[in-house]
This record gives sequence, C-alpha cells and structure tokens, in this order.
Amino acid sequence: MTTWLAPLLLLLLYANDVKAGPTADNAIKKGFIQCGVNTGLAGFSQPDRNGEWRGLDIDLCRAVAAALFGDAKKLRFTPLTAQQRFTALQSGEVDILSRNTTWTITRDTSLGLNFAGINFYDGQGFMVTKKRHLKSATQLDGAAICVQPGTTTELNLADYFRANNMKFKPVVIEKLEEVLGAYFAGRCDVFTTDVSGLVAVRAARAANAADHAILPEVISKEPFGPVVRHGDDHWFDLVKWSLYAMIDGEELGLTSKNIDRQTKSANPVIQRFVGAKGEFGKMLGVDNRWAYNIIKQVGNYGESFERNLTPLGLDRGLNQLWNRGGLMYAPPIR
Ligand SMILES: N[C@@H](CCC(=O)N[C@@H](CS)C(=O)NCC(=O)O)C(=O)O
Repeated sequence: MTTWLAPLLLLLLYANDVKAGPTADNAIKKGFIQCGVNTGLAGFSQPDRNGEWRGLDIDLCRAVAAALFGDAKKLRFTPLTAQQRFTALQSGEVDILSRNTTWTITRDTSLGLNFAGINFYDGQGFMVTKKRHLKSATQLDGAAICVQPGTTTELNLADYFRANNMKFKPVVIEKLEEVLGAYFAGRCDVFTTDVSGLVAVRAARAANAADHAILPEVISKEPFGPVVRHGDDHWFDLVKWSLYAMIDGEELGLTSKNIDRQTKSANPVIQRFVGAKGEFGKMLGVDNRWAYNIIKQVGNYGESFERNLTPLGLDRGLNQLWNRGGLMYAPPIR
C-alpha cells in the first residue's frame, strides 16, 4: 500500500464510523448509565425527600444521559465513600465517577483514570466550634483533627502541619456520618475537608450551623471533575463535552427556559449548539441535538449551580464564567 493511502483510509474509517465507544454501547444495552456519586453531600449529591438524587455532580451525570439517550433520567446511582470510589470505577461497577473528586496527577495516571474536566474549583479548609475562639489555622498546633481516608484532604493536612512546624492528632474515619458524628460530639477539635464540603455539612448536618466557624486559610487547590477509565476515548469525549456544553450554554445565554425559542435563532453559534447546523452530535456518536437535550433537561452550568449550591450560601467565586471573573471556560463547539 502506498504510504499516503493508509492514513487516508484510517481517516475515512473514523469519519464514517464514529461511535460513542464500548462504555456507551454497554450503557445503551443496559438502558442506563451507572453513575458513582457521593453517599450524601448537600449541593453535590444527595437524595431529596422523594429519594431523587440532586446536586451539581448528579446534574453532570444527567447531562451525559441527556447527550447519550436524549433522556436525562436514564441513570442509576451508586453511592461511594472516598475510599471505595476509584475501585468502583476501575472495576467497571460504575461507568462514570461524579463525586467531588480532586484531579491529581496520581489519579490521572497510575490509577488508570481520566478526568474529563473541572466542574467545581475548590480548596481545603478547617471547621471548628465557635466556642474555641480560634481565628486562624496557625493556632491548631496539637489539635485532634477529623478527616476521611482516601482523600487528598488527608495528604494536604499532613503537608500543611509539617510545613508550619505544628503537630496534630489525626482521627481518621471512613464514613461521613461517623466522622461528622465524632466532630459534633467533640471527639475532635477540627473537621477538615474541601471548603464546599464544610459549607455543605455545616448547613445540612450541624444542629446549629451558627455554632461552627470555617477558618480563613485555604490550604490547597481542589479542582473537582468527572472521572472515567483509561481506554475508552469516545466515552471520555462524551463526558468531557457534556460538561463543556453546560458551560458553553451558560456563556451563550441558553437556559432550560429559553432553549426552545433559541432553536430558531439566526446566530450560527447557537445553530451549531442546538444541532440545527453541523454534525457535532454525530462526531460524538450521539444525536445532533445532544447539547440542546442537555440544556433543555438539565440546564446550563449556572442554572445547576444556582439550583444546588447557591441555597447553601456558596457564591460563584472561581466557578464564575471566565468572562465574568471566574475560571469556568469551555472550548468552542465547532
Ligand atoms: N476532594 C477530595 C475529598 C473528597 C471527599 O471524599 N470528601 C469527603 C468529605 S466532605 C466526602 O465527600 N465524604 C462523603 C462520603 O464519604 O460519602 C478528594 O477528592 O479526595
């Protein structure tokens, strides 16, 4: 075969036969996507009174289901502790992990996983009871600190105390219920996790939220994102672009309320987004209305944030769009 023919054939093969990949094929066969989520963290992933899972991380899974099936409901959830989550993904028990999981080089490489983007920028903080009258994390020398294992939290904690030449007594408990129980019962002086987690548990689990203070120090970078296994690039692409569609949708001013009207827009950027122009869905191995379905059924990133996180008192901060002073930035759909 001439040397130029092989790449040409390969290109033709790919151009004509784009699929959503084995994970998607399997999900289609099952009729749903299995989504690994938090066992119960307000704003991110928690069942409501009717047993419906709600939260920013739930919406991400709903977006992928909307893109793949045209139906955001074709989902099942597996609640996972920090320690269980990566094995559940590696073993194929879940198709996607969407659970306040920090993107690190170790997880992205040696665990055999891929982070499909960032859906929340956070950092680690400390919560204490107000009656201790603490003003700063630099006053925590000798403290007993409640922390969950298998987290970046546990590792950053050790780094921070070493770097500041302080000692601490780790109280390491796997289950969220139990670690919080230990903190609220006074078995530790401090509870440490991502600031969003502190805000969520203070709002949703403390007997009296006003009794607890979050100290001003933020000791790490915690970029959270959805995670997939190595080895299925098509699935990786679909998850990545489902998140991007939520962010691009917000940037374009497309909401669950106005998207139907906007399908008639003369703006070519919007025409591409809703699938009126181009074959972007086909390139992903799904329907060309994939992004329309996401916005219609789930909403844009800002809508998801406002529905899930604003009620807890979290502001957009770093999670604002890039053109409004934040870091949320998605590549163009074109
Ligand atoms: N972002 C950190 C920490 C994530 C984490 O698991 N945080 C705890 C504390 S809020 C949690 O979500 N626990 C809930 C559970 O174990 O189900 C990581 O990826 O390691």
